[in-house]
Amino acid sequence: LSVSRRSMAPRASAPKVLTQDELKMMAADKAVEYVKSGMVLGLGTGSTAAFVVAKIGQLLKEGKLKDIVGVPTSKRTAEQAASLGIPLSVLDDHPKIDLAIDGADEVDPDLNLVKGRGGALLREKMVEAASSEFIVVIDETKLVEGLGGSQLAMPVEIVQFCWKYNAERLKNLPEVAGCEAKLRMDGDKPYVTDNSNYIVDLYFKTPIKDAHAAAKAISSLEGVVDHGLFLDMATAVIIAGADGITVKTR
Ligand code: ABF
Repeated sequence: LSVSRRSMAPRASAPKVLTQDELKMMAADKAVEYVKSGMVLGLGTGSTAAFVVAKIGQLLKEGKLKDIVGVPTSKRTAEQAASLGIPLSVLDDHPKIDLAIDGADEVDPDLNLVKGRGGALLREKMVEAASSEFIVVIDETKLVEGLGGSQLAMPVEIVQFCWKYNAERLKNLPEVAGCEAKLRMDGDKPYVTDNSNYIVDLYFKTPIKDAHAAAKAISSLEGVVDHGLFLDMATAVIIAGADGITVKTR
């Protein structure tokens, strides 16, 4: 049996396919490059944001970052950050945030977002609106052509009082015509947010035609606390994909 030199050469190994978690971590690490000592930071919620918080904790421990104050967007994030020794505050004491970093559920080509599938939309929106810079960290599966396009939930936080009435009113808004509205559940009980409210998730068969009009209409309903449309808020989006990192800025 003759073996040619060519076939003896080591075979080029197949490119490693990164897992979604590895992509999220890559995006998180890139975002943390923008964090500087002395900053007041908005700390996001969700699995990608958790990588950001972990990295910040690590850099603080190593003495590579100093004098950071974190403003968490959920009880979950507050617990994680506290366990890593990140000093924490609230908007009452730190109303101006230098940089917020958080994940998202959908990102459209204009850097508008759907957020809140993790249930923390209200505190996320308050903290991120108070931030001079808001960096979104995602893996490429979150990119959509139009918001609502993933056909997954677009959350609306509502007061518990007469939630059925408000779920009906949401569904019937012409600006979100054709969507389904479902109360978010946690086992056999309604899911309750950190702010003691319920969430009604809206599901779209096709992307929302005019997200700004939808946001306005949803917000106009009495009993709606906030919604997962984060429009004109992100200053940059860091996308991790098979080809590496892409940074898009507004
Ligand atoms: C937060 O976490 C939410 O606004 C969003 O719902 C979710 C994204 O989660 P993950 O990073 O786990 O995909 O950013």
